[in-house]
Amino acid sequence: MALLSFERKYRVRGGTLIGGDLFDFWVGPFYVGFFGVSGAFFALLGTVLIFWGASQQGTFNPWLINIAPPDLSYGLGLAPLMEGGLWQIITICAIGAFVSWALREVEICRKLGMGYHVPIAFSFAIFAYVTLVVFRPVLLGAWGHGFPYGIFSHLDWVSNTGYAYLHFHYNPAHMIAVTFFFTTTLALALHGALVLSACNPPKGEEAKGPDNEDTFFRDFIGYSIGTLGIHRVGLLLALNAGFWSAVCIIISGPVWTKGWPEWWNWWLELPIWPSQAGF
Ligand code: 07D
Ligand code: 07D
Ligand code: U10
Repeated sequence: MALLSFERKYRVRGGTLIGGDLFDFWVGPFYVGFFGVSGAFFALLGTVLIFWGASQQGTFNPWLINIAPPDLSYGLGLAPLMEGGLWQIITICAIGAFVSWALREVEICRKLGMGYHVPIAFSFAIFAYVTLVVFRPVLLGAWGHGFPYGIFSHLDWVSNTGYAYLHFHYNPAHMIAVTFFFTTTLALALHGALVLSACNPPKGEEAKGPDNEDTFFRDFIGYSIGTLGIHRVGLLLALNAGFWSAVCIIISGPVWTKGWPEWWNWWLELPIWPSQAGF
């Protein structure tokens, strides 16, 4: 069925989580739903507040806009608007918009009778973000530990936070997360390349199918994970990348306060070394 006529056929009512029929309609290509309205509301309000903050800061240069969290002295309290209060409201808008976006995905999955894989995947990104701006600041006792909203300023935060633990590369969960990110790109490159090599032949040649794809990898490395399997492993790798990122930052401070290189002293302290046993 052609894509456009398929869409027309399946643009039917139902599957909403909230609001019944009220927002169960489309605007152009976009499904709206209750969460489209709440998402648009939070995204618009958050964006307007960022622009308003920029006007107070005195720059509309997108690279230099900076909405900073409150000073650490405000702890977990509310701060005046221009001293981090704006960051606090924008954070609420961001979480509202991201969660609405995920729930709008859920409603679309329900309408189409599909699994919830996409919203579950997005929820891992939301989890990483909420870990950075809510869970970790709450555990450390101040909103000031969140990252500032600005293109360059958020890079400064990452660098400063990294060096606060001397050498962030020695954070074991950071290592696991980085490895998952690298493996995800390897898997996507292999998958994209394999599918194109089989299914997109030059003009006049016949397209090949899954048998060719499987056989390529069996000939090559002795094993093929299969055409469904590669999507399972891809999702697993990517979700782990986000998950271990959240772990690596939540343990920096709340669990481990010293430099990360020092964490590895457990190796030298194992009772297997003669020096540990007093020899
Ligand atoms: C390609 C999908 C499209 C999304 C895009 C992002 C905005 C922000 C806001 C002016 C892959 C749209 C950007 C709406 C405009 C204002 C106030 C997704 C794709 C194109 N970062 N980060 C970027 C965000 C964090 C880090 C770029 C967001 C953490 C490093 C972009 C968040 C840490 C580098 C951006 C977030 C961190 C970047 C490209 C939220 C650890 C870079 C992003 C909400 C995760 C790179 C100048 C991209 C860069 C970069 C956005 C959080 C580290 C501006 C929205 C605090 C080291 N980040 N980031 O392609 O060039 O994502 O920076 O959590 O080197 Mg960041
Ligand atoms: C948080 C983004 C969520 C996004 C959402 C959606 C919009 C809408 C609209 C486009 C998690 C936003 C959507 C706004 C846009 C339209 C229309 C994703 C998030 C919800 N590091 N490091 C990581 C590497 C170093 C440090 C993670 C590599 C240094 C700190 C990842 C290297 C020091 C933190 C990672 C390296 C250091 C991290 C980031 C190399 C600095 C974190 C990915 C090769 C001196 C952060 C949860 C991520 C983290 C993080 C990779 C180096 C510090 C594993 C490859 C040594 C402080 N680093 N890092 O988390 O874990 O994505 O955050 O050197 O906080 Mg690191
Ligand atoms: C995959 C795949 C596969 C495919 C695929 C894909 C994965 C099987 C079959 C998909 C992959 C691609 C297309 C490849 C490219 C993608 C990327 C590289 C990822 C990055 C993507 C981007 C950078 C693009 C991002 C673009 C976005 C998110 C669209 C932006 C859209 C909007 C801003 C509108 C959002 C819509 C909403 C919120 C709901 C509806 C709302 C409206 C239409 C707006 C109007 C609002 C209303 C009617 C509601 C009223 C609002 C109110 C009341 C609020 C008012 C508030 C005030 C404050 C005034 O595996 O193979 O192929 O294709």
